[in-house]
Amino acid sequence: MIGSGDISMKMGFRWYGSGNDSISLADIRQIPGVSEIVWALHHKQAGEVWERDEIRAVSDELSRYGFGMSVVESVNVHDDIKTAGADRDRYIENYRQTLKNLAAFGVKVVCYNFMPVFDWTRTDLFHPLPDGSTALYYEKSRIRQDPAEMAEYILSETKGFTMPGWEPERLADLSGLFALYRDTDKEALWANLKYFLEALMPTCHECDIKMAIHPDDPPWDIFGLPRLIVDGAAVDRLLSAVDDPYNCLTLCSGSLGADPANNVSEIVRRHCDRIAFAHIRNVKHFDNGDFSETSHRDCDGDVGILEIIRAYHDCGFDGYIRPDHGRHIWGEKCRPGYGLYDRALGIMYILGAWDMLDRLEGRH
Ligand code: DNO
Repeated sequence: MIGSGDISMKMGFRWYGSGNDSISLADIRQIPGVSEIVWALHHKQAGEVWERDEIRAVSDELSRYGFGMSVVESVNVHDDIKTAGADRDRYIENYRQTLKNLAAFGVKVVCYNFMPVFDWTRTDLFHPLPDGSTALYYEKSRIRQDPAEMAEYILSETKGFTMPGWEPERLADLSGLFALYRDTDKEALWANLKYFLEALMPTCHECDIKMAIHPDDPPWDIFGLPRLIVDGAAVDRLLSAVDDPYNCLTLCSGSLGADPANNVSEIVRRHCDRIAFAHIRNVKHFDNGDFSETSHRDCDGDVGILEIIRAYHDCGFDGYIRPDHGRHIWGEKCRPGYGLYDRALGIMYILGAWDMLDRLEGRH
């Protein structure tokens, strides 16, 4: 737990698992303040039950380093659930079983998304920045082109790792995936999300697990696909549609913050009690609609990182938090956005701001 005051957020670090990440748990243990590993069973396809033996193996590994496993990112949602396909109830039942299995190992928060076809989308995974580092980048004009071309580019740049949301098996039949969503417009997608959450809530109460939806990234429709969690109004709608303390947010400052019209700190203040998991990331906007990811430092981007941290602190946020994507620095060879060095710098920035706010309030 961070800070010696009575209000403490819990700092996590996303890790993809042994043999599936360039970073080791021993490395992560050397970053100050990290108590949780944000994890997943990355070999599982959406819709499959996560079995207890598989979860136990991760639990054993993490506990050897003293890490908690309270947050899963993500348990992915099957396309039949998103499109109200014939097998949705069966897949929801599988999801419930996964929640029960996770609860047996102390999991408290499940992050997921409800984006059609693609998870997060960027057009350049290693875009050069003026300081000589590289970062994820979104070039608006390239999104009008063929989605297959973009998917092919992204898959060729993953440095040998499989990225969540970009599973080659799934994307092999891209036109089939697009066809699945042909009859699912935005309102239908909202209805399917509500159906899914309402079905899960009793299990969430029983298991004490919060469902924490990740906003759409970027927060606007792409390739003609509808996207739901794109702004403050959508967040209000989601939380009131299923007004339950277990229906929560993964509030990602970089996803929502990619749209300059979104004020993330205001959303934090409005809904802090429903934010189970915070992603802290900075983004720089360009006039033509492009955006670049940057360091976590406030003045390097436009999302207002310090105001966001202040909002969490003012609201007494005691949920889970993690630095989100970092740049690729010092020649590190790593998953796009998920290196060790820049995310560790991000943690130190967040903790520096948090500790100072604690100090100013006389907490320590
Ligand atoms: C990207 C991540 C997303 C996120 C999922 C949650 O780096 O923020 O892939 O994990 O959307 O389901």
